[in-house]
Amino acid sequence: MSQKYKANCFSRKKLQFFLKPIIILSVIFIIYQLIMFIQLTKDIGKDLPSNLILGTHELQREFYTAKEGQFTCITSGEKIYFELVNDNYCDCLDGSDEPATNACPNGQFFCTEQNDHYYPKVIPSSKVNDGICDCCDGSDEWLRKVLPFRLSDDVQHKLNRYQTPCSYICNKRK
Ligand SMILES: [Ca+2]
Ligand SMILES: [Ca+2]
Repeated sequence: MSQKYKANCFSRKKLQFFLKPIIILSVIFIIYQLIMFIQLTKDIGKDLPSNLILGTHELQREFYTAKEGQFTCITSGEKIYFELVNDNYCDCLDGSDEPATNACPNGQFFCTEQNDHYYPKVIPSSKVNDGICDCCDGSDEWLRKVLPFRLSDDVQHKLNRYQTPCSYICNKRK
């Protein structure tokens, strides 16, 4: 067996040794992403009264009823299938088809509790399900996603920023 052949075999084995874990990790990552996506689409609107579309203001709710199976984007005016509302993909230029998700970069989320004096009533949709409680009723964290790192309760209290799981703190002074 030539020296060159041996060297070739060795480098091939070495390559396989490094490639195998990368391929396995990639497959695991893709499966994990798929599971998270399915979970996300399943959980949208869970536990909500059927007349309430999460993230909408009460004055906007009339827009969120299907008219001939369609939804009209509130300010940009495109017509899309009603099934595309809150499907976690941004279809409207104005972001109005995704009131409950963070899919649209220009979207807004209206907290369910609108009578609080100290906390925001509307937040940018980028803060939906980011693991930080922005609405006093925790309605922006409906996925109840827990971040891998967690500050102690004392630190959260000092910073006046709370991580999921959110408590109901409406009308409690900051
Ligand atoms: Ca959509
Ligand atoms: Ca949040």
